[in-house]
Amino acid sequence: KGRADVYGWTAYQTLDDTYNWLISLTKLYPGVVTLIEGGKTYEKRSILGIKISYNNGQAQKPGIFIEAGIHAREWIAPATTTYIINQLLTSDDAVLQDLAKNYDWYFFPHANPDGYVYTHTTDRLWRKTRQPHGTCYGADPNRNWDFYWGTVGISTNPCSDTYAGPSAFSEIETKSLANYIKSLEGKIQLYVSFHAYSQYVLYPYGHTSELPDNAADYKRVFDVTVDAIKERYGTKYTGGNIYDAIYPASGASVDWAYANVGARMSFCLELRPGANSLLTGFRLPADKIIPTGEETLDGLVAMISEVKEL
Ligand code: ING
Ligand code: ZN
Repeated sequence: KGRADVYGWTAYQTLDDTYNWLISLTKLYPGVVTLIEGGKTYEKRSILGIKISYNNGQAQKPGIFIEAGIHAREWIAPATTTYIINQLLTSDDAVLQDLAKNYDWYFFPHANPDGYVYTHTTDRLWRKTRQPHGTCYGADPNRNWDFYWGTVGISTNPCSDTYAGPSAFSEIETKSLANYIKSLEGKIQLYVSFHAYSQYVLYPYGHTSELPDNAADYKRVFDVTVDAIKERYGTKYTGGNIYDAIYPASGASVDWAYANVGARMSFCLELRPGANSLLTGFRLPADKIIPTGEETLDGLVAMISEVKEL
């Protein structure tokens, strides 16, 4: 049996198992799934992603870019991402099959591989990268992108969990992923970043309470996404623009993607559990991976359909 037969969503997977699974997909779906190396990490690991693109004669398809795991401890984010990949490739649902075929999909389940490995070996609640800065380790990779970098909602203390780094793109992980994303400039219709937790749908900006030009469109897409997520299991999401709905935060990937590479719309989903689930928080039990995957995919499908209508 190949990896694809043993890999699953009833337990959280290691980085190696997910990477091997991604590689196995390129063999199971030749000409459809291709491997992407979005650069290296500080500890010399690959930042592996895949592109799913069916050759159906469509010249230029709109791109959907999914980034997850930028924060190491938010394990449900990569797990949900691989769940969605699997559904797109294997589901008999006609809606999903159409979505798989009509878009170019880019998935990076682990934007912060060094951090993820560290949460398995040493500290389950590690958030940042692993590059040393003085006597402490790591910068917050969701405060490190070159858009209003270092202005609000960050720390200048290298020991802090929201340390923005000594400069924009000081972390090789954000720098190289950004370079890859830049190569897709003008092709991305929707950029989605998965985080946990608190059940929020968030959109730009994080550095200011000023809303983007297409704020009315963002609100519409936000509304249909929240409704779609709730449909299956009653899971309640809230949210809005990052600055007002959660807190000021500058140098985030979603803002950078929206402002710098022409992503038509850019969202962050803070997945399960809810904000008040202090009991589990980042340690969402593994039996919640599948329900989270299902409802998040429902939300994503609604989001994509609505963005298309705009
Ligand atoms: N929350 C996000 C964080 O980076 C966020 C919230 C999302 C900020 C998008 C900026 C942009 O702090 C978690 N839980 O990481
Ligand atoms: Zn996060």
